[in-house]
Amino acid sequence: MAPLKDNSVTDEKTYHNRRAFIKQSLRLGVGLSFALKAPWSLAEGVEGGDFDLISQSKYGGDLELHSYKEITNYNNFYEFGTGKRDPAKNAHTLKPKPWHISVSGECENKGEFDLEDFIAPYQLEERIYRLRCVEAWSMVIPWVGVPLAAVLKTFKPTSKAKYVVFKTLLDSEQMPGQKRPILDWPYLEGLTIGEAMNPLSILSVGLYGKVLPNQNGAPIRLIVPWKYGFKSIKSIVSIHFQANQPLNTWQAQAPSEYGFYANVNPDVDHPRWSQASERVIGRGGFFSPEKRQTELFNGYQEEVSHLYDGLDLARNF
Ligand SMILES: Nc1nc2c(c(=O)[nH]1)N[C@H]1C(S)=C(S)[C@@H](COP(=O)(O)O)O[C@H]1N2
Ligand SMILES: [Mo]
Repeated sequence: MAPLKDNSVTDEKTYHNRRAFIKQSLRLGVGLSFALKAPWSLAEGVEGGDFDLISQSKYGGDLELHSYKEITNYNNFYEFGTGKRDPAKNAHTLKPKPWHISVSGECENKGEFDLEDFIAPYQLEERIYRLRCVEAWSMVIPWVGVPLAAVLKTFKPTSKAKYVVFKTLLDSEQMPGQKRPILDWPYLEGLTIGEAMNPLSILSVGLYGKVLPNQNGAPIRLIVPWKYGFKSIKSIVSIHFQANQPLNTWQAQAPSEYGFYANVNPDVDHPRWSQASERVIGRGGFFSPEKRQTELFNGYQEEVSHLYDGLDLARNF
């Protein structure tokens, strides 16, 4: 990959032109990287880019982005309150730097790592994914991250590592919502090793070319785009390889409503509401919200359906 440095771009029109150019390059099979420097500044009110070199991936280039303001003001992060606007208001108490991540369990290279060392070896990528919440709404977000598979391979999981378990920080001073017994803290989520190693899964450290705002899960969170949003655990402090399927936080909370897999599936309703369609955040009026048909695996059938061959998706929801 030949890095292409370009710091001169400052307006959205140029950003879209560049995206068209990148798409064409991908069609031609030309790999390229580019510097993201405030490409959204005018329309989104995002000042400056924090990352110097981010490569563009093939994912999501044709999706219509939600604005920085929408993405950072409508959040689920119960550690800072249960209202959608609570995280933006309250997450300033989180201290994302310095940050450590421990890696343990069924792997050869265990340890405790400073986040900067943890992420430094990998090329940052922009991935545009639709986040489909189990509450039947969605938005499209330009994440910055690294493929989870590349990171996990570094730790050399053993043949006994069938699942990967992630935990959020446990600290009720930084996360005051943890003083209330709403969930069984710390928030915990797990994937099968196959799901974790799928090329779509990323660890995200930013969005819109900037470091992750606290309310979006700073400094590092998971993104698994074919699953409901609650699988994408925020503010991760530990990664653990194990042989047995873990009991995830929402599954423990309400096992009849939230399964282990939590794959986006329009044909399997939540016991209390339909999953056939989703409200697109910020589109349409309050009384006539824009809806879209929900897609199986959030539109990633080709990439992930093989992970579930022979599995009854209605029973294994
Ligand atoms: N630690 C933690 N991670 C979490 C949550 C949470 O409450 N706590 N909410 C989840 C849910 S339900 C969703 S929809 C997404 C929302 O991510 P966003 O706020 O960046 O859009 O985060 C997920 N990760
Ligand atoms: Mo969600």
